[in-house]
Amino acid sequence: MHERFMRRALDLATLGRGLVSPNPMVGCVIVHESEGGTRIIGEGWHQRYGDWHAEVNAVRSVQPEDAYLLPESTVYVTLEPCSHWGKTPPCANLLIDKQVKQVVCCNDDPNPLVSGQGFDRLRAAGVTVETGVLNELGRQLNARFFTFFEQQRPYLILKWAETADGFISGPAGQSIAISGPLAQRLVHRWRSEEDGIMVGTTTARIDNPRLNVRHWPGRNPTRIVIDKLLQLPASLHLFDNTQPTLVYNFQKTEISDQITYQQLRSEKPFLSQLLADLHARRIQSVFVEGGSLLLTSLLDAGFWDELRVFRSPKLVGDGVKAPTVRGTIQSREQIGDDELTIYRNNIRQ
Ligand code: AOF
Ligand code: ZN
Repeated sequence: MHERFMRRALDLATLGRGLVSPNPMVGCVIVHESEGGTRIIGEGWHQRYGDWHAEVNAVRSVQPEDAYLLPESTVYVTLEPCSHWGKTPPCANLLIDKQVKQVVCCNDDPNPLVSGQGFDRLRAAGVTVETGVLNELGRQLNARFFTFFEQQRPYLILKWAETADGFISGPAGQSIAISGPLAQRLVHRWRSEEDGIMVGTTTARIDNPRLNVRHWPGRNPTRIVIDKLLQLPASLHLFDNTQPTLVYNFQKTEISDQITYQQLRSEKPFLSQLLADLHARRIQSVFVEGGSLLLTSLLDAGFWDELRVFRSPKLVGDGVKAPTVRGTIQSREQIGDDELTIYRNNIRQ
């Protein structure tokens, strides 16, 4: 019974996809059980960043003639009700005011503003609390949010396209078209889904990418580039001031229009500092588009959550070798002429 209603709450949560970030997607179902039968009397979800939380929308959806049933009802909510005064008052207080009987949750809230305090408050007020129902599904749904708080770094998606003989660029690093037009469209969609998009120095110089969203409707992510000695030419598309751009380097911290130069210390591990800085800037997810040095460094350090690899039927014969894939296969499908495989990092799961 619990799982059935939690599935419905998770479904409702997904309606907030793309609209609530950096908040989690949250859904809520209010169920009244009696000898006469079981009935959903309210439903809601977090619809937009800064707006009401799922519980508020669910309570408000209860018809006036059903309001008297709330004290005998169970609230299914995919995340621990919040205990803090944020953009809205605490949801735990609302549920206590409405005197609901029981609260069943999918996940505990990792946000230190809440983390356990929502449950404590409910229990102290005499509400029965149960958590962990369909826990894994909820963690997958909000993987970016959980990774951000638990690992203190953004969720990292690494992407590359390789030839059938295992290369990601031609001889001497020369840039070549590997995946087809359908794959390219999908990559633009993926770009629109993350807070940040990152490349290393060589890719920035040789490919001169724009790293914006052109072949799909959606918002542009913040561009992130590594340029330790600030040697990349100002003429690159990355520096055209059309989009917020972060440049990690050893030389200076400075803001110039849309470009933010952030100095890191040369004596400390570079990637750890970079990820900590992105965390401080509240960037919850980063899509990494190359090149091979950056991808391999992230993989070797364990700083990755998903790999998305296109394999094209083309052959190039010689060039820069693709990184070695790892993790477990989550899915495999054909995108035009290319085969797309998505791998997950199973170390922490
Ligand atoms: C809930 N129900 O539907 C959501 C919750 O900035 P605020 O005030 O909207 O608070 C955001 C935090 O509240 C977010 O980081 C997470 O901890 C929690 N989100 N909590 O009870 C909801 N979206
Ligand atoms: Zn809340």
